[in-house]
Amino acid sequence: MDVRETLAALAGERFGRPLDQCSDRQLYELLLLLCARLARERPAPAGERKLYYFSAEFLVGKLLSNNLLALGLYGQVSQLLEQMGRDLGRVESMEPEPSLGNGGLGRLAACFLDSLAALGLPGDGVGLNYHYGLFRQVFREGRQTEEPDPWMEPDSWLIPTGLRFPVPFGGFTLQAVMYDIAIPGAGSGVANRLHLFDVERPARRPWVGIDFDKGDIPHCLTSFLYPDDSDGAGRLLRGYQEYFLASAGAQLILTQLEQRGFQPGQLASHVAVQINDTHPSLVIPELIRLLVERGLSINLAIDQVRRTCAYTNHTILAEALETWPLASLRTVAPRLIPVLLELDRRVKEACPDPRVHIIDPQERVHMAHMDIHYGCSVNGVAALHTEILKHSELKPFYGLYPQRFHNKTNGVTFRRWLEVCNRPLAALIDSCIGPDWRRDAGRLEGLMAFAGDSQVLERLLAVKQEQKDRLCRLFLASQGVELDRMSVFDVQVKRLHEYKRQQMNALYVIHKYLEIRDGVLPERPVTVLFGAKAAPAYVMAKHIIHLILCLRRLIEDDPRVRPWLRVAMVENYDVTWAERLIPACDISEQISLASKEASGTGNMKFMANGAVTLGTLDGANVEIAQLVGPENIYTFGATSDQVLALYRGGQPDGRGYCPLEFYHRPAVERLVDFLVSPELLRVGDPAALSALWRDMKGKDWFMALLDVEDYIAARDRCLRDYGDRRAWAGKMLVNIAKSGYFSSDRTIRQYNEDVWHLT
Ligand code: 26V
Repeated sequence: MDVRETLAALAGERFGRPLDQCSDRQLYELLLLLCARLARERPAPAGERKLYYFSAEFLVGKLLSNNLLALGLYGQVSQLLEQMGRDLGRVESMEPEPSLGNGGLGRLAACFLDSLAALGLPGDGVGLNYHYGLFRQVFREGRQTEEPDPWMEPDSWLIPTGLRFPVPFGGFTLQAVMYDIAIPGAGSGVANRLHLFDVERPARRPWVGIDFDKGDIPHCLTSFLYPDDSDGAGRLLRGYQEYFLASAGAQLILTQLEQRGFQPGQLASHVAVQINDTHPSLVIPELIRLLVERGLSINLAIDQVRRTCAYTNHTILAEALETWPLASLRTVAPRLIPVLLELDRRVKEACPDPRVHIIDPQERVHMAHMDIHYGCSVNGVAALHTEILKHSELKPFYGLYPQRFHNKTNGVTFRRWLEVCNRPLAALIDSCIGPDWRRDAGRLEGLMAFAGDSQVLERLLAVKQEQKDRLCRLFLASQGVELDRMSVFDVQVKRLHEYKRQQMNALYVIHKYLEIRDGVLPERPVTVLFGAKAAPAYVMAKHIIHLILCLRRLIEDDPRVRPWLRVAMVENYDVTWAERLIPACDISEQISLASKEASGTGNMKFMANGAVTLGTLDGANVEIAQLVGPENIYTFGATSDQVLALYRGGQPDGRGYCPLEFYHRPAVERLVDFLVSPELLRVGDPAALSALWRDMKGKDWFMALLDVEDYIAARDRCLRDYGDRRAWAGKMLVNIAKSGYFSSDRTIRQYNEDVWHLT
């Protein structure tokens, strides 16, 4: 295909003008049309079994560049645009980014779809078509505010399929209308699909702020994605969303099974269902219900569904383990009640231990328990996380079904997170080891041969500077913020949560600020970059954003400190910002309280882009540390065993963690008390800052004070080592070389071999 000719013809048809007179917006629409058409024409991969990846979130990001790459058009199109004096980046900036996810869990689902298609495995995503996504974050007077984030346009990647399924709620039925996004695989010639269900008549502008009529289920069911700690009123709507997803998805599965010429009783031989955290768990009872409706006995239905469904756990935070009051489920999905009661009865008959029951004495339905009893597989998302599941969180279940438990360490797609987001680095890697790493990220190991090659190391440093310069330009253009291109870029970007400890990073900033003010100057300037959305109802998280924005203001106004230390926070952090920040990062902050971050996936992206990790031994950081060795990572803090013991009250006197003890260390007290110092109160909200201060001294649930001194020491060591540029470049190189293990292609191959058996 001649891309220029095809696009020129399209430009004539659609805009009645020659290609070179099209605006960036028009070029975007033409490329979208071209890609969508080519992707649609691709055949689906063949296989004995087909996977349905059920997830409430798919954080796909912008799709243009990735689709061009997967369709083998990237080179031609960027060359063509260049010849026309245009720029693919600017064209792609016309694309709205759908915010169909909270963070890692949704982005993981998107990486998995990319890998399934690239490996030529038959696997579709099943999710919801939220019209306004999560929310758009806007900073006003040093605080996060939320606005709706519409992303659907007349021209989008969504393909109407004409398919619809009735979903029977209590008292009314809604049609689930199916839209598809084609997912072409890089190098495989095939395409899978992401199926997104929507209501028939979505509300047009449902919101007031981001509040809306939560009782208007028929029109508002797919308006918004629920943040991970939504308010009570939203919770019931979330229940409707979950059943809508589960029921429509289950009906899709059985329809396609029949179309492929199989009987309902053959489900397990031809279908695999992966349940991404418990949000889609109702697919289990719904499939059982539908199989019984189609004539299977309850025993056979349960057996088929058990052999079909597999569950992934993504968190051990107690408050994140979903339970639903049986009473709510009676309202939302009355037809599931007999099935749920039967599933629970069987468990209670077989296991007397109340810890493994599905319905507890308060009549709450434990979704994860149902998944484990009535699925064939349970996995954690990093080695440490899976061990904690087996020996602590889900111990009684591991006792019952040891063979069902296994680990699948997360991964990310190197196509988006290296090839597309960091083209200069990709080119440098090509020049060292050739292009095969694009197919098999494990080949990046080959870079180890260049660990002593000063020319390569010099070029690596030059690429990093190029990316830092690019980030400076983007920051200036979009946020009006000037960064110091010669400073060390230290980056923490992820959802805002106390367990991720952005507040501990802020304590470090305070430490540096006070040092500099006291005349102790660092060896070189440092820029501390944050990006994070806080769930709208998560008060403490919003206070932490406020603290960061106050620190920024304080420092910007202080001519003694500003040349040495800067703080910036990107507004509305999203996949697109991640693609800009990650290639430009020197130090990757992965500082969660050990045991709390199931895996992390940002840590993998930073590593692949030559950032050095400063982190706790948590989640996949443990595996990163093993791969790169102690000289190429900075670890600190309590271990997960120590933390778990503290939560169990494991100090010799049995008191557990007591933040006041750490607060009273002089070095710590000064930092914490700065939260309520006159200078900070002058720029911030006294109520918010003193609430943070009280919480840190009195509760500090995620133990920032336990680790803060060790953290400061490790971070200062890291900054000192940065000065030896050649040694630092060596660390960067080792990190890139060892990152191949974290390709989602590897993760997906493992799921396929151990759980799905698709081909
Ligand atoms: C859910 C909730 C719900 C209620 C209140 C607080 C809260 C906090 C967190 C969550 C997280 C839900 C699961 C999740 O997103 N897990 C993330 O999954 C990633 C992909 O496996 C993994 O890399 C992250 O470590 C993990 O946090």
